[in-house]
Amino acid sequence: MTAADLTDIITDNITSLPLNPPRIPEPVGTERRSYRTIWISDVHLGTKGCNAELLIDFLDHTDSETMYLVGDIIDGWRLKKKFYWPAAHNDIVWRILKRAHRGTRIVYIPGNHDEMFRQFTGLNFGGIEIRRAAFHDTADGRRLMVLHGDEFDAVMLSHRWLAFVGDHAYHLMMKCNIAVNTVRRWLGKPYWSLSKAAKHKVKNAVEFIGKYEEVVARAAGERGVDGVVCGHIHTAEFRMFEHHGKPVEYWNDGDWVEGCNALVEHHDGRMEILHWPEEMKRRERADAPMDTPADTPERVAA
Ligand SMILES: [Mn+2]
Repeated sequence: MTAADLTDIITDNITSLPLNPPRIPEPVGTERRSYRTIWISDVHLGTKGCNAELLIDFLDHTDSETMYLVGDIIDGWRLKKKFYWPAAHNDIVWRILKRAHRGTRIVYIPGNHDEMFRQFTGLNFGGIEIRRAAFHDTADGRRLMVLHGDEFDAVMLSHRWLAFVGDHAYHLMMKCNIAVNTVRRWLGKPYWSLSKAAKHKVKNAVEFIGKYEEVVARAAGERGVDGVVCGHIHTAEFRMFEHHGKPVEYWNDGDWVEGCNALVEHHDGRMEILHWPEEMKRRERADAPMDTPADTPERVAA
């Protein structure tokens, strides 16, 4: 069987896939922000840590010509241990397939948690291109390398112990994160990332992140591109590096377990990291009736 045969089989099955209609229906007529490109990664579908409702809200309020899924979209490691697939996770897959159907170019770069899809590298199915890495040309002519980023873990062997200790500590922290946010929801407070706050306090974590960003940017510099977009470490960030006197941009699109971030390219090539809980807060404030007795700046000024 050739790769082309396999593509046909998968494509046939995807189009006839009895994927349930979304439990949370796609809103009709909502205003969507239009971007040239959207990058998201580290969604970890199949785990309790995934903030599916926030991602659904993001998908329902944005649109783009191209969308990159930069790895760890589905968490195969966790699913193998324990099957967990709530309706909201189905809703996300449904929305992504729908986007492809509506004409968005979707490029899926599997990460380490969804490495089972790496065997399909080079194939397209359901309108989704599966690639090991990609090059993206921005509207203003910069060339960016796009990859998940776990390929640099080996380079950072000295930090392996952190990854090991990290896995247990990480899941414990994620459980606390869920508990904290359940309480916050009861109190009507917006989403807040416990681990994000903790990471900025732990010296080793800060050093690890800094080193990772440097290693990835150097690799991009060696490839002669203007920058790199990656995910993997669940820390959205933009940094400028230099490689032999030439600037190299480092962009990390964050994750949907802790920060709930996306990276977007505007139609003029300008790039921006979106922190979606904040965008939702801003939208709710804008939608609120004018007579809300709130301590808005105007009120305070008056
Ligand atoms: Mn990863």
